[in-house]
Amino acid sequence: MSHYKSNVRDLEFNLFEVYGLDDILRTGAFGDLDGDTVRSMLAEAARLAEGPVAEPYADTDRNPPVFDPATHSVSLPEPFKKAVRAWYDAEWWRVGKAEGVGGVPAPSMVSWAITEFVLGAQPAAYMYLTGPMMAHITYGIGTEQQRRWAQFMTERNWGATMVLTEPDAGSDVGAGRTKAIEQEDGTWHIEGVKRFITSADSDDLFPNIMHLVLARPEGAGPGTKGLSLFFVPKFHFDHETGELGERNGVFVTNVEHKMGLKASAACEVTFGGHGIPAKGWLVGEVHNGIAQMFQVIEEARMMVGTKAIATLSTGYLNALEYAKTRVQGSDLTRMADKAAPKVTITRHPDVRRSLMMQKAYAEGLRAIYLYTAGHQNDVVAHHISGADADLAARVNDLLLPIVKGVGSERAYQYLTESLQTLGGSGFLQDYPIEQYIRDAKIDSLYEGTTAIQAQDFFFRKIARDRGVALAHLADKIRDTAQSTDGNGRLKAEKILLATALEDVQDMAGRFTQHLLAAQQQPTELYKIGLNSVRFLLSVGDLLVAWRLIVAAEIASAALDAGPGEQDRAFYEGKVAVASFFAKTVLPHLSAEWSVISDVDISVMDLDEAAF
Ligand code: ST9
Ligand code: FAD
Repeated sequence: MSHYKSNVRDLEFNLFEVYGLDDILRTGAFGDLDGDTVRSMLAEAARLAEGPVAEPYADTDRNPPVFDPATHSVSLPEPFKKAVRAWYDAEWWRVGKAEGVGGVPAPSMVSWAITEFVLGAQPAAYMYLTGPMMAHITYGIGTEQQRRWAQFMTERNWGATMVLTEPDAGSDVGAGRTKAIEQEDGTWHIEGVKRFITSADSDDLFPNIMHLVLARPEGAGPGTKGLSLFFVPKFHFDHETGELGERNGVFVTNVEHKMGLKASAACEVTFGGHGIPAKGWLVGEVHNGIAQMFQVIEEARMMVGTKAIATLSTGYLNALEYAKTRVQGSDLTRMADKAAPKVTITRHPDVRRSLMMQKAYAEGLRAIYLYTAGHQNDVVAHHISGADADLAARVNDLLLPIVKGVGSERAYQYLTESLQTLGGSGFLQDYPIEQYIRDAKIDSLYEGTTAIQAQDFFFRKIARDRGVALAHLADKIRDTAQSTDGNGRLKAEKILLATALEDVQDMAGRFTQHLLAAQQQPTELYKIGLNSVRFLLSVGDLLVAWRLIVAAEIASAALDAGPGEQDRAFYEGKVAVASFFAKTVLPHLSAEWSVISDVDISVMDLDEAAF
């Protein structure tokens, strides 16, 4: 039986009932794609993910990739490669990509919904299959000739990597020392060692790999702004036909032994250290490396958050299934009666609390990543929040650290609740949850740690944006809190939502005061730094509650219409989880505001020896 449990019903609920996908598609903005086609795509992709794609999940964990230093190559287990090919052959990668690289038009919401399946079933498979995404981005930022290379990437199934990190340049990408030396023919020689590079070799999955590398041209300035972006192919190729030629001088020189996500090889890569130059081509023929790389990073951050959320969802559904059959103890109200009938653990209040929290974050965060994706297409954004193109881009930017930072932190936190639901059995490799936890831990680390997400969120996405995107969301949240839809139902929840919104706005206001005060007194910035993750998570909770309450309003209306039995349970669950989350989580935001409002920075003066 598959470890992976998809939630097609919830995806359909979000896409069609909450975000109105049928109406969006009727505008014709996405060709002749219609709602029925999307429904069958979701069903088909979920089946594939639960079946052949999920199958070697545990096997690849126990038999991870093997590195051969003599040939600089990585061997992947055959069952895993079969799973990767199964997803590739189904051609889901075409959904939403540029038509110039073989894509078909679709809202970003739909492509991310489909991607959720593979990210939950076999996340490493998706990492290996990011070539088409790189092609899509290259098609946008490359020269005319490089757009042709982007086509080779999809036509010929090339793999891709993103290459930033070095031993002394992790979060601080601008500390990178890898050099780029210009050649007379206009190409560049790249020299240096990068580490932790995902998919830098991939057995025989792809005939070629396109490495996208940040390096510093000789004489360029310090920091990220001195970095340029280069294409460095594993094999040279004919630039007109795509035919492969000689090996380029880029070699994998180590593969890390990791806590989880073992199927995904994280490699040390050496450029120009083996007697052959590592030839690179400047992307777009412009020195604008960090901005160009951020187009890739934004996709990758969305992917990492969605991966975490997908894993939490399958963790929750596994825990739920177990809880429904595990009989242990009797009902709390009959604890004194030793002869009382035994019950399934779903009868125990603490198990219900835990399951509700898992459900709230899994479903609330799913609604958030779909709302974010909804702001990646102008026509969709206009439909779901009334944002114009400029505002839509700002909202997407604002929400990316929420999807990535909050998604990864809450997924890891609540996957431990999924494990706990199984008791001691959860600790065993007979169940997938211990692997989910190991495989999901990376999500709060790569693509910018949570601390980096939190700083990005406040300094760039709020302060530099002058609060425009945040104000737009605050207006929408206020509308929900003040709406009387649902005949006065969810009244208490909406009052809690309004208070939580005030708490979060107070937090943002206080941070802004510190930022202004820092112009006179730089240590004021510590007040932000000490609380930026707290703030990020608080906004995350506010947004989860908001999306759950919106869903509950829609579910309440559907309940009034007298749905069938299965739908009734689904809608009742939506109302219950919104209410539970609002009542048990939102009051904590007032306490978080209290911590933030009166921050003590003396810890910054403490001698290291005192730690
Ligand atoms: C990694 C990979 O971890 C993880 C797994 C990936 C699996 C996929 C592998 C295959 C990939 C193949 C690729 C295919 C496609 C991918 C598809 C994926 C689905 N938004 O604040 P400043 C820019 S990879 C936009 O001064 P510092 C902007 O241009 C490693 N742009 O920063 C800005 O200039 P300006 C990931 C942004 O102090 C400029 O940067 N590593 C944003 O110089 C400078 O900004 C990390 O993520 C933004 N949010 O540098 C590093 N922020 O201001 C984490 C900055 O003029 N560290 N820019 O507009 C950071 O993010 C740091 O904050 C820093 C700081 C490096 C930006
Ligand atoms: P550090 O930057 O040393 O951070 C250590 C700690 O200090 C963290 O808790 C961090 O939050 C904190 N910290 C650091 N700076 C600050 C600050 N300014 N403010 C507050 N706190 C701070 N990179 C690629 O380029 N390509 C890849 O494909 C890729 N894949 C990866 C796969 C795996 C399995 C792993 C483990 C990493 C991968 N990475 C990749 C690298 C990844 O992006 C980095 O590990 C990550 O950016 C963090 O850098 P670091 O590990 O050097 O940690």
